[in-house]
Amino acid sequence: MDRESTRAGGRIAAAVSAKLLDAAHSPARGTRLSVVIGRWLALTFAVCLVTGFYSHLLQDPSTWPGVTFSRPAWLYAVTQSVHIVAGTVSIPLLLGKLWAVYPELLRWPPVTSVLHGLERVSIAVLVSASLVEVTIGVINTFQWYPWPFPFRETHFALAWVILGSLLIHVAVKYPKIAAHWRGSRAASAPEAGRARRRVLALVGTAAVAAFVGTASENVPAVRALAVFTPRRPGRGSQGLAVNRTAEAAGVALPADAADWRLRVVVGERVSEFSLAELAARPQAERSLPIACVEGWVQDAAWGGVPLAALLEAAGASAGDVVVESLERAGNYRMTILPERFAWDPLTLVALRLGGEPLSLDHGFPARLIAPGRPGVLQTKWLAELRVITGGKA
Ligand code: HEM
Ligand SMILES: Nc1nc2c(c(=O)[nH]1)N[C@H]1C(S)=C(S)[C@@H](COP(=O)(O)O)O[C@H]1N2
Ligand SMILES: [Mo]
Repeated sequence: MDRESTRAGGRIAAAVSAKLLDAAHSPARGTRLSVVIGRWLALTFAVCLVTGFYSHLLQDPSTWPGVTFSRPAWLYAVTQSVHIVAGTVSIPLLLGKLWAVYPELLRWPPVTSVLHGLERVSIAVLVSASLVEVTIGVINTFQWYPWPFPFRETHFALAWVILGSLLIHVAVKYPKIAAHWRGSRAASAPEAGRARRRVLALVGTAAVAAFVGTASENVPAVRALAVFTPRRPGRGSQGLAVNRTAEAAGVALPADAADWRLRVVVGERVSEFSLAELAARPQAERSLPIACVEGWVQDAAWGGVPLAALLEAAGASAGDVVVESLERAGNYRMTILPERFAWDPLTLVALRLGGEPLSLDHGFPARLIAPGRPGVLQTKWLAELRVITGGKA
């Protein structure tokens, strides 16, 4: 292409860009709208990042064992419910923010300097990572995995990408944000102000609807409003929601429950406990929540043997515990219970739920129930507990 036609091409692109910008024009748009929605979005994203990283540390206790807590017992129920609510509220905010700034995509020339180019790349990364993050998050709460990559690892990696590109974005825009906060913004025409308030009211209403439609899931009196969540705590075997049934997990009732043994391995020493032996030991009753990673929470009355007492009977006095299920395959057939959780006096090898023996779907013959843990790590259908050194053993 010669120079003349390049210039002609540039002029055409600029003219098309001007037309498109004209068509996309709205008096509501401007720094003010972007900053106001951006501020709400920064808040919900920050909440998602903090609560999400906490969930990750619980699931990956080897990374940073000191910062996960078994008390208060409802801690994870709160952090993860807040995660799902803040994540869902982010969706209308994100859409509002994109509406506020998308004409920038139509501007010609697209890049005016190296710095400007870098800024645009960081925004492209932020926007695409955010859209994928919230989309897979929501789809995951419906326990639907239509993609070929693992949800948790992808969601976690994207959280870092979001954090990095968000920091760059805020740093680059800092002068505009600070000017807005100092109140030195240009006075806008009354018409523009009205238009902006209409958009903010719409985005705000959608955000409140997203909040109510998810947060109400865990408030029994208003549960009917939880239109955006897939499950209902309270509906399921023994009045407690079931995430994965015994059938789905491929666990069949032991041919004879009398043949079942819970193995407790401490070093070379292996102890075995039958259901009758466990039931004959001193029992404890605990009210502890199932706090599913997908955001539903339900308190339940568990009865069984305190884990610490059982470990002591098997010869242990400290250490992390590997917990294995009768389930043959699946991500949750095994979990590591860090020392702080294993030796918490609230932690049970539960045999009963609401005074009745556990149903098969809730983990018969025995399941783990510990305070402050994601539901997904509350292993059902126990087969073996293995104390590993990692503690003071
Ligand atoms: C900016 C938005 C978000 C960020 C930064 C974020 C971040 C995170 C992080 C870091 C984790 C821990 C992952 C791990 O254990 O490795 C997590 C877990 C999770 N997030 Fe998000 N998240 C966001 C939005 C959402 C949304 C919108 C939903 C759904 C409504 C969602 C649902 C979940 C679920 C269900 C888990 C638990 C995954 C599991 O353990 O199986 N997230 N999130
Ligand atoms: N062995 C095993 N235990 C498991 C699961 C599983 O798939 N396999 N699912 C977990 C999940 S995701 C949750 S939320 C809780 C739910 O317990 P509940 O079905 O008794 O309500 O059990 C957990 N325990
Ligand atoms: Mo779960």
